[in-house]
Formats: sequence, C-alpha cells, structure tokens
Amino acid sequence: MIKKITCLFFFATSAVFAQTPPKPYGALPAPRQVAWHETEVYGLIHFTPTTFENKEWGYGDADPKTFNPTDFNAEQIVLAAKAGGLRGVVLVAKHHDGFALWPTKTTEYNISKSPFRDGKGDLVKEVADAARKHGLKFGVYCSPWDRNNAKYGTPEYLAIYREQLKELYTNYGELFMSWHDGANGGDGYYGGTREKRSIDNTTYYQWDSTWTNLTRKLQPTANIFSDIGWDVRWAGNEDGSVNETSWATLTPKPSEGQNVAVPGQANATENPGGTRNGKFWIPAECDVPLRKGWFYHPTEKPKTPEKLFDLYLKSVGRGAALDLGLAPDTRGQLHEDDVAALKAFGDHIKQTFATNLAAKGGSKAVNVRGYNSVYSAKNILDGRPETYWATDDDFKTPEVTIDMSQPITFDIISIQEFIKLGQRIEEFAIDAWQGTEWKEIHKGTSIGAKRLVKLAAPVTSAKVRLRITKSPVSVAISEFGLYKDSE
Ligand code: FUL
Ligand code: CA
Repeated sequence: MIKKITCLFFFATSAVFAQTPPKPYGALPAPRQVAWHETEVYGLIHFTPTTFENKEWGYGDADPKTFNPTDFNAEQIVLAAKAGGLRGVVLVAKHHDGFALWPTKTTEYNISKSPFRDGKGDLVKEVADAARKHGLKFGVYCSPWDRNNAKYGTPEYLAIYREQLKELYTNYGELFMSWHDGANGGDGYYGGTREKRSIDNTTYYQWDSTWTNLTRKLQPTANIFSDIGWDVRWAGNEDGSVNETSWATLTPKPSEGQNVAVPGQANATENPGGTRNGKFWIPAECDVPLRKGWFYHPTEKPKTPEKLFDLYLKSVGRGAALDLGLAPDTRGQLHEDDVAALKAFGDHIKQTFATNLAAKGGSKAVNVRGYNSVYSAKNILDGRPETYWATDDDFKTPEVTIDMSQPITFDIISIQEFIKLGQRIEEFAIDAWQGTEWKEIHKGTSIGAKRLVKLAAPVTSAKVRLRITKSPVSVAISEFGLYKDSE
C-alpha cells in the first residue's frame, strides 16, 4: 500500500514537474522590451529649422519663420517607412537647436511661431496620427541639450525640460520609445547671449528622477533609450551594427573618475558586445542615418538597399534593433531616392523571409522537457514566437535535427531564443547532411531575440542539425528557420 502511494506520489510530482517551464536564467526582459524586440526596425525622423539651414546641428538662433515646409506630408513619410519594413517611428520633437515641433507652453521657440499651418500646426500630432493610422508604433526624442533656451545650464531649465516631456507624454497617446541622447552643452544662442555653457552631465539632468517620476509613470510602455538607457542601450557607434557576439544583457561601467555609471556619461566601450551574464536586460539599438547625415542635405544620397540589408543582418540579426534615420527635405517629405531605397530594402526582407524552407520539415530533438508535447521540438518550426522547444534541466547541450525529406538550398539561418526565460545559450553550431555525413557549416555564439547567419555561399541539403555546444542551463528555443536570400 505504502509502495502504491509513493508510486502515485512520484507519478503525480513528476507529471507536475514535467509541466513546469524551465527556470528563467539571469536578467529578463520586461514586457515593454519584449514588444520592442518584436519591432526590429524603426525610424528616427529629424526635421526642424536645421533642415532649412542645411546643417547637422542648429545653433538655436534660426528664425522660427525659416521652418516653412512647402508640402509637409506625414503620411508620405510614414508610408515610405512602412514600405521599408519599419514598424515604428521616433520623431525628434526637439533637437539641439531647441525648436519644438509642437505648440508647447514651455518656450516661445516653437512651431506656433512658424508659418507652418499658419501657426496653428502641431507636427508631433500629425506624425503620431499618421503612424497610428498605418499601424506603426510612435515614439519621441526630446533633446536635453537646448541651444536656444536662455535658461540652459541653470536648474530652471531642468524644470522646463521635464515639462516638455510631460506634454509629449500626455498628449500623443501611447509611446513605444522615449529616446534620450547625451549631447551635453557647448556653444549656442542661449537667449541671445551666444556663449559656451558647460554642464556636469553626471548630475545636471538627474535622469533617475525624470525617468522614475515622469517616464515610467506617464508612459509605462515606453522603452527608455540612452547610452545606457534603462531599457535599450546605444550600440556604441552610429554605423548601424553591433559585434558579432552581442549579449542583450549589460552591466553598465562607470566612466573614468566616476563611481557609478550615469546615463549620458557612460563608458560605452562594452555597448557593442554587451556583458555576458550582465546585471540588466538592456539590448542594443543600432542607430544609423539612411543618408550620411541625420538631417537632409541635397548633395547626399541614401544608402543602397544592399547596404541596408547588410546592416539588418548585423543589427536585428545580432539580437539588436535597427533605428534608421529618416530626413525629410524642405518640402517636408522623404526624397524619391529615399522612398525607393526604403521600398527595395523592405521588399528584400519581405521576399527573403516569406517562406521558412525548414518549416515543411520534421524536427527531432535528442531531448524534450519531461516528454511533454508543450515543449516539443515542433515548436521551433511553427512560426509562433510564444511556443518553444525546451529540454530537461540536465540537457544543456542538446541537438535537434530538421529533416526536410528533400534537398533545399539556403544561405540564411535564423535562430530565436524564448527570451522571456532569459538569454541562455552561449555557443552553437549548425551542420548540413552531405549524403553520408554531417558537415559543420557554421559556429556561433550569442542568440537572444534573433540570430541571423548569412553563409558565404548557399548550401543544398535535405537535413540540417542545430547543436547547442555551450549553455549554463537547459535551452528554450522558439524558432528556427532556413531562408534563401532573395537578392
Ligand atoms: C545624436 C545627436 O547629436 C545627433 O544630431 C542625432 O540627433 C543623433 C540621432 O543623436 O546624439
Ligand atoms: Ca515557435
């Protein structure tokens, strides 16, 4: 009898155990960050009086009347972005020149003093509305450095800046990003004084209290971007890529002479690669302008669709996101060249990833957690991010074989971890069946939200094997794909 009870008990606990998902590993993404990872590619729109001055940094002295687009069209910009596969846009609502694109109460230096819509316009609203109408997420960048404001450098300016954020956080619906940069003082107009003002960027902006009391409270879904933003980190360059090994986690490092790492003043040397087993989930954003500069200059040309696709592989394909700078011209629209480049880039992505050539195959794993179909290896081929293949706790270096039953030709491999359980895998390898034996075709490291591998040459094979070669814990993989670059 006792034996029977123990037996039953054992059966019951192991059944329960088999239902239990793997224990999360390390720092985890917040729900807002999971949504951000899914955005993958978005845009950063720069359009202020600086556009009309043909400069990169406005000094803050341009007459508001210079802001006079002949044919501003937010939908044209948003639709071009959408055709490029961008899933969101961040609007620079105020750049370093200090000109506010919305009728703010905080400064006279704003759009209501310009001829735009006879002084009754609100460009932030137009872009926000156009984005929502066409299904793109919306976010804002309000530069802390303000070369127009007479109060810049004094404590009063911080109150003004916070008020500006408050207006942006309350009047334009839900934001997916609150973008902040660390350009910090220097020379400027500053109310006509035309002087140099320096601030101590470790203390002046008090980001902790701004983000705690304003951003988190008014826009809990907004991902805070900064060099070491609370949600998203800067890639460490403006070239549009991160290191081949790039972890979503980071332990921010203080700058020389500092005790703690302060946003806007961080030691960004680790940003391109992140920190393995870092303290926080702070994935990288690769920001890069579509053209050479962030603002429109008639002599510059957009990057080619091929270059953009390469950057996509080196950002999104390394667990980061791609933030592409969009620069409307003096009409207030994206130039035809930009529209064409975006469309070709978007089509390239769409066509390449339209069919997962592995999806028709069957997958067989050496181990499935608790023999439970919930964690079946089939889950890596179902196109659903919420289902995943998981192994038992002691299966840390498992392998899974995908048998397509007939040969396919591919040159891009895609792997995605189920990141809600953390970034678990450290190293992996891919083999292709060569009729009589396996041949290793790639060896890699970090995976995270997405790893895209572009092979040097296409491979034809009916069977492919993914081997996890190093992991401190059992694995949780949500998707695996084989694709042929459509170039
Ligand atoms: C930087 C700025 O200084 C550039 O002008 C641009 O806005 C870029 C996206 O961020 O910090
Ligand atoms: Ca899945």
